[in-house]
Amino acid sequence: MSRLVVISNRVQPPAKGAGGNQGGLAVALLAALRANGGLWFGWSGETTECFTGEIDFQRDGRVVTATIDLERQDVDEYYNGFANKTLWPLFHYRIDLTEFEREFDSGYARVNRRFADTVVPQVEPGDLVWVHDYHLIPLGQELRDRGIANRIGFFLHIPWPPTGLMLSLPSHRKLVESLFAYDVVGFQTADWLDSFRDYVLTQMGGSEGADGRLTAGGRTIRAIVAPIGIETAGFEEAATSDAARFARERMYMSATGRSLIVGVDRLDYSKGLRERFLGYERFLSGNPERQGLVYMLQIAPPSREKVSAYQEIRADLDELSGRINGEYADIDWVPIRYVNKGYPRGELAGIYRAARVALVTPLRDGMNLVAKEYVAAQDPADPGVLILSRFAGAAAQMQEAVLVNPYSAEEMADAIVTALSMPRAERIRRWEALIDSVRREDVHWWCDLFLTALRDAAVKEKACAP
Ligand code: ADQ
Repeated sequence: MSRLVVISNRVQPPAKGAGGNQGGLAVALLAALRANGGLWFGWSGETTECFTGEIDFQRDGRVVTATIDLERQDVDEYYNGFANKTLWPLFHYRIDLTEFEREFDSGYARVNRRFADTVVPQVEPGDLVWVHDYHLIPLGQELRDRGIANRIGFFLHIPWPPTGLMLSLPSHRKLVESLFAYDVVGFQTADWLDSFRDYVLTQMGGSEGADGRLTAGGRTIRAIVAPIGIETAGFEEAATSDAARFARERMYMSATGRSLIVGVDRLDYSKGLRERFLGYERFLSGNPERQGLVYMLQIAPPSREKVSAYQEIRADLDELSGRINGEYADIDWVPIRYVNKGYPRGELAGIYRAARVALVTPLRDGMNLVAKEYVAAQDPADPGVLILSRFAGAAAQMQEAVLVNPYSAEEMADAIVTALSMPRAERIRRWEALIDSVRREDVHWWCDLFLTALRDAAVKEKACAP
């Protein structure tokens, strides 16, 4: 079996001992790395005065993690700049928030070159190389330019935007051309792949062959759909752990018989938190008889705090939750509990299990793992109801959820009423269909699907010696 080299912006070191608090992606990648032996390379999250390219290696059995520090300017231009002020908003259809700066472009290119320069000596012939996400789109081309002839795959965790939006990126052509250095390019859903294909066919004079093959500029890649899953077995187990039971009891005690509606998201404008609060407010105003019988818990740990759009959304949500609570709260009831911190996996699973309803209503999302975690955490005999945005990639696999348009406060309010009044038999029927796909298409299935496509790719004559 080939050794695996994973390259992503950040690296998750193997957990110390049992019961680590890793996300599903880390669990799956580490499992694949352990199975074949491998290296996981990325940024340490630390900054240094001057870039040295010095690698910090950590070995854990057959897995080696390797991290480098970046200069402050790199972090500003590559991470906070091109990745999170340009690509993230644009790829989530938020052109109003997208910033175009030439320094961001050059910082992004520089860090991708730095990644390539540092990792190339670590890559051995026969290794499978798997690059992750929008931070590193040009990395495959940089590796080819340095003579790497291995099979290289790329997986995009976020949506691919429609061609009309993509064209607003000044460097769109160069960015997309660089994807043709890979052997396999993976997307979360058929919708994102369709948008990518449309760009290739209409803007690059490309052509389409069998089995997802796309050719442009004399180079061929295989573009596939590989929806990411969660570590379902581990999450189901976490939902019945002591930590989960304890969290659930805390929730029940503080709920005093009220139904809990939960939301769990990174504090990000793509997650539709403002629209969710407004939908909930519409539910409260339209259903006075239900006021006092439900409450919403929104957990939203801050992220990317150096980017001003994230500071603004935080201030906006503080204000909005305060206004709704000010308007509807009573002496013994607060309609929204809004918490800005993260919770360990066991506690989170307990909170999901205590919730009668989950609101997972992003305005746009590559996949959304919270929807799958909520389903995995439910009590099979008395499951809660998932309200899911039609614009989350997860909706393609989770049609038995109550699907909503998150831009419509009325539709959201109606969906909350539907969920709260849903008979147990229907809740069980929907949940059984949902858990079936969450179990079948878990994160290990996703990993295998991608790596099988990559292994099957014919070795291409792409490498050009430096
Ligand atoms: P994210 O945008 O980060 O990921 P998501 O898929 O929702 O979004 O995953 C968030 C993860 O963070 C979940 O595992 C969740 O449990 C965890 N989390 C959120 N709030 C938490 C809290 N308060 N405490 C503890 N954990 C918390 C990107 C894309 C997604 C895609 C993933 C994976 O934007 O669309 O699903 O990558 O490909």
